[in-house]
Amino acid sequence: MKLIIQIPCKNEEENLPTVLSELPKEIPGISVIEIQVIDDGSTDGTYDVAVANGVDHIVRFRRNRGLGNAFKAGVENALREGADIVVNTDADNQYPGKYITDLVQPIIAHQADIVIWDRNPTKVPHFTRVKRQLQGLGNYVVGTLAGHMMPDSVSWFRAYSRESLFALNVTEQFSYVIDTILQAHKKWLEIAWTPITINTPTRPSRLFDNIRQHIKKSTANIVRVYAMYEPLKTFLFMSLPFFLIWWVWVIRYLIARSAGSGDGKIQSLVLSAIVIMIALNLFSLWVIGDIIAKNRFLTEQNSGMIKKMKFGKTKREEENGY
Ligand SMILES: Nc1nc2c(ncn2[C@@H]2O[C@H](COP(=O)(O)OP(=O)(O)O)[C@@H](O)[C@H]2O)c(=O)[nH]1
Ligand SMILES: [Mg+2]
Repeated sequence: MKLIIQIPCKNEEENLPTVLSELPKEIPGISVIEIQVIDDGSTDGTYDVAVANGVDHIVRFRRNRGLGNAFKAGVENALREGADIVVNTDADNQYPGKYITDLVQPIIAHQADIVIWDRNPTKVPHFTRVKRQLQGLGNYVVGTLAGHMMPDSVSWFRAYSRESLFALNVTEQFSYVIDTILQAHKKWLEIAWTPITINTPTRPSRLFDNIRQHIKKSTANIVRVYAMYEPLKTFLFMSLPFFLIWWVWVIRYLIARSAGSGDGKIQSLVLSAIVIMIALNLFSLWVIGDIIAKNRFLTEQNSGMIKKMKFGKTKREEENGY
């Protein structure tokens, strides 16, 4: 079995050598371990450091494309290189490489398609309070959408089986972690968790320049993902208060009219017309959202088949006939 450990990098010349030196050289059940760096438009010596340290594969972008695109390009290259398992880790040495040995075991044993490092995110002492709370909220929303709570659904430090990478699609630049875990649930992929104690950060986060940005990005992501996966709940529930107000105003007008003072309630009638238009608009968004969700399902099925045809079978798959 071939394992490719991929490390997305944005200006990581300082920490990359330590991270590379701590990656496991041998893992039971794995015959080949290769390292892949995704140099996402780094302006420092990341590329040279990767070459000097003998990294096996380097995917390099001239301009910064962001983590989602980097992950996607890295996965494509890893599949092309025949990876049976892809592990995604951090370049700032926050995630001790030694844990990778445990991380891949459930995939080797065919017990899981995806294994996620559980950081116990609401308890990590060196996360800021806001970061802990946002991670907790994100985890709660993802758990609600998936139908059951998970220990750390917003962790992007994961091991993926080749088969799961055919099935999963990255559609979001930033929230692909949330999106992929929900896709995994919808596609009946098995997820396992391994606990991890993370190192103290060697530098401030590159993904969140400040707390305001963190809150803005996280909230927008959660809302977008929620609306995408649950158009019914989102738009139908949003439209309900407007339907209710409409009824109240219409009944109020009808009562006044039957009592002979309907003329004085014309404003209520006008407002009720506006409110019902809002309600109907939200209602139609649900219908459209539901149709789009069905379409996405079909498109994703096709994309999985195309990936299989494009990247072919690995040696192991050919030998075992699956
Ligand atoms: N490809 C790519 N990687 C990035 C980008 N921003 C951060 N990273 C990498 O993503 C990983 C996580 O970033 P980090 O700043 O450690 O975020 P944190 O662990 O959430 O605090 C690191 O390996 C970074 O080098 C980016 O724009 N593109
Ligand atoms: Mg980090």
